[in-house]
Amino acid sequence: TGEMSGGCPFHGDGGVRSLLGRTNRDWWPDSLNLEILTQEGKSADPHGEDFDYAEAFNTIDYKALKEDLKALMTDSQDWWPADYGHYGPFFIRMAWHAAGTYRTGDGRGGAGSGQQRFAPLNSWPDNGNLDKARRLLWPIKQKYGKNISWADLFILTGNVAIESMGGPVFGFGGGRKDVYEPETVYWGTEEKWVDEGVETRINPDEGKALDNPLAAIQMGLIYVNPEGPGGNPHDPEGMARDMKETFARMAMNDEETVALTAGGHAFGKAHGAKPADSFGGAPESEALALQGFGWLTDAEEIGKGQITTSGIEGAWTPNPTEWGGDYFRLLFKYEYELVQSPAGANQWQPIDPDPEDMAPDARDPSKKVPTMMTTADMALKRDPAYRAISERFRDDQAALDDAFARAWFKLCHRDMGPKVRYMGPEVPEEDLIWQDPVPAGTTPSDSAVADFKSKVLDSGLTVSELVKAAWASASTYRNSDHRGGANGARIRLAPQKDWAVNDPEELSKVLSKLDEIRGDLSMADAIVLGGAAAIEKAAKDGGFDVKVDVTTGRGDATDEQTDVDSFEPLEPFADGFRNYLKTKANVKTEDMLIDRAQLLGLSIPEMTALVGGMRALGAVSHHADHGSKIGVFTDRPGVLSTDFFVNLLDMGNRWETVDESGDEEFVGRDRKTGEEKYRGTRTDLVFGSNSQLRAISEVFAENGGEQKFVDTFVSAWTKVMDADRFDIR
Ligand code: HEB
Repeated sequence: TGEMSGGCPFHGDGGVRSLLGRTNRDWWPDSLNLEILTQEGKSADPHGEDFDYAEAFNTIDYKALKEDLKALMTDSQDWWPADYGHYGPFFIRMAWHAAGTYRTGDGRGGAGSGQQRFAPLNSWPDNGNLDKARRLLWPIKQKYGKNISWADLFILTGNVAIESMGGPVFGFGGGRKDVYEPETVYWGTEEKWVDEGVETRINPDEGKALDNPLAAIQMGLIYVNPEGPGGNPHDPEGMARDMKETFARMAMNDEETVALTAGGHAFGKAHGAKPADSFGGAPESEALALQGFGWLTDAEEIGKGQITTSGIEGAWTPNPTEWGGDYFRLLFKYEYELVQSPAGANQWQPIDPDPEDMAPDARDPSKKVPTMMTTADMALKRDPAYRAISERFRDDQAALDDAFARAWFKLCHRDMGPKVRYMGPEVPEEDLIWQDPVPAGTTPSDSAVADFKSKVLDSGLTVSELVKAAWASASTYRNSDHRGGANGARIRLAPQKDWAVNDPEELSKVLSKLDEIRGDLSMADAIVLGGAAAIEKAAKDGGFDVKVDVTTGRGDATDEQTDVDSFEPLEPFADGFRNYLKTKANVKTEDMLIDRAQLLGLSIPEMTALVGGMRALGAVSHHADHGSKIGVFTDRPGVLSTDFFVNLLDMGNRWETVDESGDEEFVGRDRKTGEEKYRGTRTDLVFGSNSQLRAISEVFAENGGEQKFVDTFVSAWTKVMDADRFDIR
C-alpha cells in the first residue's frame, strides 16, 4: 500500500555501515576540497550570521519577479534551446527533483536549502541536464540577489511554469534559506551509479528491502527507475511496488502519487536521442573550462535537439506545453507496445495512434512524432489500485486539477515545517494536516510561571521524571524538516505517548500530575517549565544558582490536528541523551547519537554537556536489567554535577565489555578491588574513548570546569526546548 512506512531510520539489511555511507570525497577524490577552510567554526556562508532572509524576502516586488519568470519561460537561449519554445516543463522537473529528495525517515533531503547546486545532487544521473535549467535562472537570481534564495527560486519557478501552461497551482510559501556547502546526508553505500548498473535496492527474491531512511530505488535516482525495477520493463507488480514504497517515503499516498506523476507528465518530453556515451561526464567531474556544466555534446547537436538525459525519448501527450487531460486519455485509449529509444532505453509506444494524437517534434512543430509512456507511467493503469484512481481522474478533470495542485504544494513545502515559516503573498489560508497545525497559545504572566514552578517542585515528581518528560516532548524536533518539538504537547497524544523510549507509564503519571497543577498554562508550557524548574533545583543542589530561561506561550494540539501515521517516523529508535536503544541498528549506537544531535542543531560541546548532565540528573530511560541507573556515574543522582565526566575519566576505574550485550554494554570496576561500580553503554564510553569527545569531557571534568559545564548544559537545554518556536522568532 502507499501508506506511510515507519521503522528505524538505521535499519536495513546491509550489515554495519558508516553513518554517512558514500560521500562526495569517495565519489570525487580529486575535486577541490574546501572543507579545510571551514575548520575552527569558520562559516562558508557569505551572508553571515546576522543575515535575516525573511526580512530580505519580504522586500521583493513579488509580482515583478513572477512576471520576469514568466517571460523567461519562452526566452529560448541558443546554448540550450527550449523544447517547443517553452522551458516550463524543464523547470517543473527541476523543482520536482529539488523537492523529491525529501524522505520521511529522517526529514532530510527536499527543496529547503538549495542542495541541487552542490554535489552529489548536481551530478546525480537523475538530475541530468538540470545544470542547464539552473543556469537559465541565473539572470533572475542575479537581478533579485539575496532577496530570493536559490532554494525558493527553484520552487517558485516550478509554480510559474505550471501556471504559464495553464496548470492549477495551490499556492507558494517562501522562506527556504540557502546554504553554501553540501549537506552531509546519507544517500547510500553503493559505489556505482544507476547508469553504471548498480543493483536495485528492493529485491523480494533475495529478501532485500529498501534501507531506511533512503527513499530512492537505486543510487543516483530521486525515486524509481522509469524503465522498471532495475531497468526491467516486464515486471508491472515490481514497478508499482517500487513506486508505492519510494513515494510513501516521500510522504505521498497512492492518490497523490498518481496525480503528481500524471500531472507532471502532462508537460514536456523525455530525452534519449543518442547513446549516452556520446555525452561528457557529470558536472562535478568535468573540465574547468566547462564552468560547472556536465553531460555535454557539441553545440550544433544540442541545437538540433540531439540530447540525452534519461535515455527515454518522446513526449507523453500531443500538447506538451498545455495543461489538460491528454495524459490519461491516451494512456487508456491505446494499447502500448515495448520499444527501444535511439539511446537504447525501454519505453512504451501507442499502437496505431490517430494523427491528432501524435506529438510535435521538439524543434520543428510541423514534424509529428509518436508519443510514449515510461514503464512507471504504465503502472498507473497496470496496477489495480493506481488504475482505479487513474480512471477517476480521467473522467473528472476537476478532481485531477485539485489533487495535482494540492499534492504539488505538499511536495514543495513538506520540509518547511510549521506554516508560520512560510512567507509571501501566496501562502494559502487553509491549514493542512501535514503542516502539523498547533493552535496559538497565550503567554502566562511571570507570577503564574513562578507559581507553577514552585508547585511542581512540591508535587512529588522527581527531577529525573520532570527532565525526562520535558526532553521527551521537545527532542522529537528535527532541523531537517522542522517537524516535532514541544509546541502542541503532542507528547500526550498517540503515537508519541506510547513510544518505548518515553517510558509510557512514568510519562503518563507525570503528565496527569502536571495537568492537575498547571492552572491556566498550556500542557506544552507546563511540560517545558516542569523541566526548567527541575534543572534549576538540581543546579542549586549542586551549588549553582542558574535560571533556565525557556520561552512560554505554546499551544496544545488535538488528536484531530495530528496525523498519527506521519508522526511514526519521528520515533527515536535510539536516544543517546536518554541512553536508550530499542534494537541494535546497522550503524554504531554512538553514530545515532551524533545523528540526533545534528537533527537537534547541537554543537559538540552542547551535545556533550547534555549527555553528561542528563546522566547526572538520572534522566535515562528504564533499561530492562538496570532500571534507571545505566550511565548514571554518580552517587548523587538528581544533582546537576560533572560527576559523569569525572568518574568516566578517573583512572581508578577500568572498563570491560559485558559479553552478552553484543558490545553494547560495559561494566566499570574499581581497578584495585575489581568491585563493580557502574554500568555504561557505548554512548557513555565514547566520551572517554573518542579523542575529540574526550577533550571536551576533560574541559568539563577539570578544576574550574563546573561553571562552564553548567552554563553549556543550560544553554543547550534551552535551545532544544525552544527549537520549534518559529511562532515567536
Ligand atoms: Fe517525470 C520528465 C520519469 C514523476 C514531471 N520524468 C521525466 C523523464 C523521465 C521521468 C524518465 C524524462 C527526463 C528526460 O529529460 O529525459 N517522472 C518519472 C518517473 C516518475 C516521475 C519514473 C515517478 C513515477 N515527473 C514525475 C513527477 C513530476 C514529473 C511527480 C512532477 C509533478 N517529468 C516531469 C516533467 C518532465 C519529466 C515536467 C519533462 C521535463 C522536460 O520536458 O524537460
